[in-house]
Parts: sequence; C-alpha cells; structure tokens
Amino acid sequence: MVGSTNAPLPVTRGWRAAALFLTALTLLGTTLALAPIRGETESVRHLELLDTDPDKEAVLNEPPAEIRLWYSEPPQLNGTTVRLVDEAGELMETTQAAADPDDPKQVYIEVTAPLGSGEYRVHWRTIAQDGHAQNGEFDFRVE
Ligand SMILES: [Cu+2]
Repeated sequence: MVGSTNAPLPVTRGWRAAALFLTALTLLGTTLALAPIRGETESVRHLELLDTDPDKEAVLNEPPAEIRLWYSEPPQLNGTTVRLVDEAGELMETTQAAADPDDPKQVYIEVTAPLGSGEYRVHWRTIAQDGHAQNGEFDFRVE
C-alpha cells in the first residue's frame, strides 16, 4: 500500500490515453475536413470588375458615347447586361452589351439616347465562366 497512492490506477491511465487519442483524432478530422474548404478559397478566383469608363463617380463635361467595363476574365455574354438609368430611375436607350472584338474581357454598350446634364447610374450584371452571377452599379455625372 505504501507509495501506491501516487501512482495513477491503470484504469485511469487507460482513460487518459483514450481521451488523448480521441482528441488527436478530432483534431485530425477537423483539419482534414477544413482542408478542402481552405484550398478552395485560396485557389478559386472569382470574376471581378477591374475598371470602368466612365470612372466611378466621374464628372463629365460631355455625355459618354459608350460605357465600358473591364472584367478580370471574359464573362458569359449571354448572361451579361449593362443598363444605364438617369436620376429618376428611367432606363436610357443603349445598345445591348457586347464584348470588345479585340479583348473579350471588355464589355461595352453604346449610348444612343441623348443624355442631358444630371446623375446617371450604370447597373451591370454578368455570369462568369464558372457560372457565378455577379452584379454591381456605379454612378457618374454629366455637367
Ligand atoms: Cu466564381
């Protein structure tokens, strides 16, 4: 009996080992389960709008003849629209969104309506090659 109180019982030691083993398994499982998710967010790059003409918040002396958008990759044209509305929310007459023949990452519309001075908003919507739909808007002003 002397000294035996300090030594853990074999049963207790067994439980500890089991608990450690389960903890290790859980950690490993969590790591393995998260790995594909982390891998995806790191490797998949979604389509982005890189630039526009007119620039966002541009103030122009002359109304633009066209509205042009630069994407990070060629979008699916049949899922792409660019709409121009005035400050009353009224749709302005333009051509349909088309890709630049020299650069499929550029999409443009020609403005066929005479634009008076005021605020205008461009609503764009597109579908990336990977099927993700994206949309956004930006404003410009004609003085
Ligand atoms: Cu995507």
